Amino acid sequence: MGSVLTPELKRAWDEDGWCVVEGAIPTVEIARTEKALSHLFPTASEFEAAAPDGPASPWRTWDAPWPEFPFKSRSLNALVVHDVLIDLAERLLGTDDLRIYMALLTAKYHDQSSGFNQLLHVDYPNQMVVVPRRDHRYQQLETFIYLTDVSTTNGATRLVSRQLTADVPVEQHTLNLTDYGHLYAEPGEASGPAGSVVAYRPDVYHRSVDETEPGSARFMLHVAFRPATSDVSGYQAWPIKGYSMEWFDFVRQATPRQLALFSIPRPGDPYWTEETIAGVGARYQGLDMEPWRQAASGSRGE
Ligand SMILES: O=C(O)CCC(=O)C(=O)O
Repeated sequence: MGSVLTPELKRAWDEDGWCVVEGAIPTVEIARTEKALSHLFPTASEFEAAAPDGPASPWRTWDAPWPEFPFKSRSLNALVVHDVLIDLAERLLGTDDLRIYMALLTAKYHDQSSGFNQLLHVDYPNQMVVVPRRDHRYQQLETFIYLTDVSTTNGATRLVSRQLTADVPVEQHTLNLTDYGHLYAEPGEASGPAGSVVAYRPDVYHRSVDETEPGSARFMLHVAFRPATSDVSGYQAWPIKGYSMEWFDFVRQATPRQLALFSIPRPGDPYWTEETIAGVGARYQGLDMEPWRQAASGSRGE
């Protein structure tokens, strides 16, 4: 993991509050999601060809009902809990006890307006019940995993170093052009090939830009992490997914490390008793309960 988070990227995260880990996830794993994406979204050419009120119409706005994890596609689910991503989150947040509080997919097309997201903003109004801290405590990590190549003309998010916004009052979650025009002038740009991961802190101002390249589309996964000990942030809830086949399919093939991100206690946690191990095994038939069983028998000294 040390190899994807270079000292320069760690410095950018610490000082600017954001960085792009280029090519963090192998392209072969990104390519496996192509078919699933074609079931979830119109392709760029289908979008261009569709009538304004046709089947592509839900995606004409950035405020569309975006598909949420867990997905039908195991290839998409695998990216949400990819070891590279978890390692990155552990390094940037300084703990291995993490939760995922958001995982969804978005699509951006030429001719789709970015709406209010074109204004520089931070995300806390709908992801936290308080405001972000600016020191290194109580951090959370927002990421974009690029499923397509992203460049200046096809929607690279613009982000401003937190060093330039230290004086902005924290309640100013959206920055108007009159008072903050200078911050729009030279924002950083999160370009990167498919497989890149953009990482940013909750106090980093950023904005969407419209795609100017005709016939282009940008697909990305948004995955956000918080330390297990801090629940001031949130967005999706996982128990509500409990009836869905997608959730069953995900849980049954996931590892304890991956499941802990969704609050399924790790092996050795006091939640686990003979009864709960048997019950969870019965609920998710096919999930290998051996790691939980072994940890429990170890703690009983068997
Ligand atoms: O679409 C983008 O480039 C940025 C999206 C954004 O602003 C957000 O997720 O908060």
